[in-house]
Formats: sequence, C-alpha cells, structure tokens
Amino acid sequence: MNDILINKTISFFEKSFGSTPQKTVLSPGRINIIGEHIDYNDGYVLPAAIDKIICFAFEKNNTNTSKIIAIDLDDEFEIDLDDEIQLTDKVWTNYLRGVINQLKIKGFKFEGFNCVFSSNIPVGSGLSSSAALECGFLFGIRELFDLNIKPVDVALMGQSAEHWVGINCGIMDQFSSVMGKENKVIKIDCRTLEYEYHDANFIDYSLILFDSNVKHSLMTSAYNERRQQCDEGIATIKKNYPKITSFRDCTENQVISLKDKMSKEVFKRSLFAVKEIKRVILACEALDKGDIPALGKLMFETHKGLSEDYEVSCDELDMIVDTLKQEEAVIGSRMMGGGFGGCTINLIKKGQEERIKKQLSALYMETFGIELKIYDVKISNGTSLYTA
Ligand code: GAF
Repeated sequence: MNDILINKTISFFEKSFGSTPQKTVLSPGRINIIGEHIDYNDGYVLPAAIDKIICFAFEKNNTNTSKIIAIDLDDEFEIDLDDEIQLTDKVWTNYLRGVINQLKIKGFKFEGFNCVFSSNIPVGSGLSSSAALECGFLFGIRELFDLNIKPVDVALMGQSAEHWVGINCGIMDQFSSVMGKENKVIKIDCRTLEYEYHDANFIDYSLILFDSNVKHSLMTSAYNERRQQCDEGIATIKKNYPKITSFRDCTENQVISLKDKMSKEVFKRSLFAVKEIKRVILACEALDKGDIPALGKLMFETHKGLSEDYEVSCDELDMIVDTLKQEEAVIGSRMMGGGFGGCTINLIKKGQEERIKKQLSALYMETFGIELKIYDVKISNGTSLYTA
C-alpha cells in the first residue's frame, strides 16, 4: 500500500527538481490502545505507530531558502531560513515552520533544502497526522545535514513545534510516531519518558478503526481547556495533600474528598485522570497475559469516562461505541485521540469483521447520513529512512 505513495512522492520530486532525492523519510501516524488525555497529566499511555504514513523526499539546494511542496494539497511555500520564523494563515505550513523555528532556537546549523511530501494518514481522524508531519520533517532535516539529535529529542522538538502552532499537546503522538516498533505497543511513562515495548498480540481479535468522518471544530480550544482544568485539579490536590504532585500518586477517594473545593468540571476531569492512569496499568497487564476480554472491558470503561466525565466525545462516536457494545463479537471499543470526532479503536473477533463493518456502516448512514470510513491498520515501525 505504501509503495504507491513512496513512488508517487519520489517521482513528483524528480519532476519538480530534476534530481533524485538525497533522503526519503517515512513517518507514521499512531493509534492508542488506552490512556487518553493522560500524556499531559504525567500518566502512562499505550500507543503504537501504524502503517499509514507521510512520505518526504529531500535534497540540499545550496541556498538559504527552502522550498516545500505538499502534493496532496496542491500547494507549496518557500521560507528564507535567515528570516524570523512566523505563523501564517496557511495552517499546514505552520507545523513545518514550527520545526524550523525549533532547530533555529536550539542552534542547529543547516541550510536550504527542497522537500516534497505526500500522505495517506487521514487528517482530523485522531491518527496524529500533525505529529507525523512535524517529526518526519525534522527527521529528514536531521538526516540531510547530519544533525546530532536523538530520536526522543526529535519527538520533543516536534511537540514544541505543535505548541508553537497553538495546541498544547502532550508527548504521546510524537513519541509513538518516532519510537514505534512493528507489532509492539509502547508503554510510555509520560512523567519520566521511560518506555517499554509490549507484544501487540490480540490473539483471536482484529484491530479495526471506525472513522466517524466528522471533525467538530471545538477541538483546539476544548483540548487546551481540558489541560487547564487538569492543572487546576492538581493544584487543588497539592494544596490539600502537599505530598501529591500528580494524578498518578492520587487515589479516587482523595479526589472525592475535594469535591466541594473544585468546580464540577474540574472534579470530573480529575477523577477521570486518576481512573484512566490506573486503567492503563491494568490494560498492559491484561495484554501481557493474553486476557483480551479484560483489556476490552477497560477500553469500554475509558470510553464512558471520556464521554461522561472528560466530555470529549460526540454523538457520532458514542453511537459507534454503544452499538458495538451490544455485539458479542466486539470485545472492546472506544473513541481514540483528542476527541470531538475522528476514530474509534475496536477489537473484533476474527471472522466477524466483515459482518460488523457492513452492519455498522449501514446503521451509521441511516442515523447520521454520513459514510463511516474503516481502516484495518498494522502496527509498524516509527520514523525511518527509506532505501529502495
Ligand atoms: C491529541 C494530543 F496531541 C496528544 O498529546 C494526546 O493528549 C491525545 O490528544 C489525547 O490522548 O492527540
């Protein structure tokens, strides 16, 4: 599947610049098994890179200006690397400007380059196309100019680029895009950035994504608001339990004891965070034991928390999860990513996938008049150089 994308990107580069690329980079999107809205709350997450990618082709151009072409958008921009880097109205370019800005802030030496890229990661589906864009672009510049940047720092600088654009995201998306490994999920401790790989063996179940095909525009403001509410929650906890600095060191009862000292929203967000951090630990143990029904149950619980307490779901995502919950063949289902649209992640009994896909698509169309998109994803390697 990705061969077509890679060939398209390389031949577009050759036509545009009359030369073959010096470096070609593959940068994946990600899924997250469990641990949602927890990366910026110092918790654990369980994501993985997938086989949906952005392909970048690069060459040095011996000037101080870079030219970048987005094939899918039929758009391009040029940037003088000596100028101050600023946000523009062309939103997609800002993620890349943000990366260049990071490199300049950190004092890395690089010159002008030409770059062409193309993607098969659906945008706005909660598969983190923006992290793939930032990290793949940065990885390519690193390779082209032989910059001494460790993989984890590629992820951290990608995250800073996203903050610069305006989304105060955690580290999960960039980390999993860069550090992903074939057939492994990554348990990341988002407080220390320690991580370990676990086998992604779902035994009798297939991992399938249902894309609601909706993108409610609240996303950026609501995301930043959730972060702020969690900061408020943890500040109240600290004031009353001075030894606790993070939700992961807090019990549900401690949060409940502070119910009257928090706004209704802050209380609900805090309780969700404490419960979700515990669920990730249990989910990882269940996966290691091959207890997929236990893992699935935790995924359903996460969805309920995201919908009722964290309030980042929407009617379309709730309908998908509620419908699948009635199905014996679906062992786990939940919304995935930032929320307000995008995908659900689902574990479906092998052999039953096609029936469920067909029935859900028909019901989804009947209910919302919207086509349900479906992705069968493979857990794959993180950002890498492509060699033919
Ligand atoms: C978005 C963010 F970018 C991540 O950092 C993470 O918080 C996620 O939403 C929710 O778990 O993808």
